[in-house]
Amino acid sequence: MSKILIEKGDITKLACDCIVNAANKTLLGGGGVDGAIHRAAGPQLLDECKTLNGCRTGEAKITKGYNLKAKHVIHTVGPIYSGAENDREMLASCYEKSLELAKKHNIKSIAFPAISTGIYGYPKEEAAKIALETIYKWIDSSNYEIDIILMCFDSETQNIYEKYIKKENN
Ligand code: AR6
Repeated sequence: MSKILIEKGDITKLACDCIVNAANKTLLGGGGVDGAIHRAAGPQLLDECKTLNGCRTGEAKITKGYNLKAKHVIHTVGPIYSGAENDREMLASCYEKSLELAKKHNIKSIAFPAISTGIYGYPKEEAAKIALETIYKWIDSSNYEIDIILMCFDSETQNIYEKYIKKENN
């Protein structure tokens, strides 16, 4: 059975099969978790990213993890929050496409940051609900076993996930 785990800390330190990067459309690095992942993985990650021709919002692409403990990085591009209905679809698509890619590469553990909730301004509570709904739906339909870690950088995000995980289980 697939499991969802909530953890607090720095995603770059995790020793799991794959970590997800909340990237931008260029895939050439940036601030936030993207900057941290590139710094920890080393310059070879940028070299591989340069060969990918960027990534559309809501899509995902995979690279190796280089100096990270994680073997792979899945780079996905969340929406810049605007309040439009499309934001929701794009954010859900990031989780879904990342999980599909993980399945395709036989990845057994994957850690997500709270995509779009930093620099891209998505309200944390709304984003957490979308993340969990999408993950639960995917687990139900995918017929694939994987551990999914929701990596929280702050207690606020952690508390929100814990609140909605409990609701889903009741
Ligand atoms: N480990 C886990 N989570 C982290 C870490 C970390 N090391 N660092 C930050 N977070 P953000 P976005 C959390 O801004 O909103 C970049 O410039 C952070 O607290 O990294 O999707 C890209 O290149 C927040 O909860 O990503 C894009 O231009 C979450 O990760 C843009 O930012 C996402 O925050 C993407 O913005």
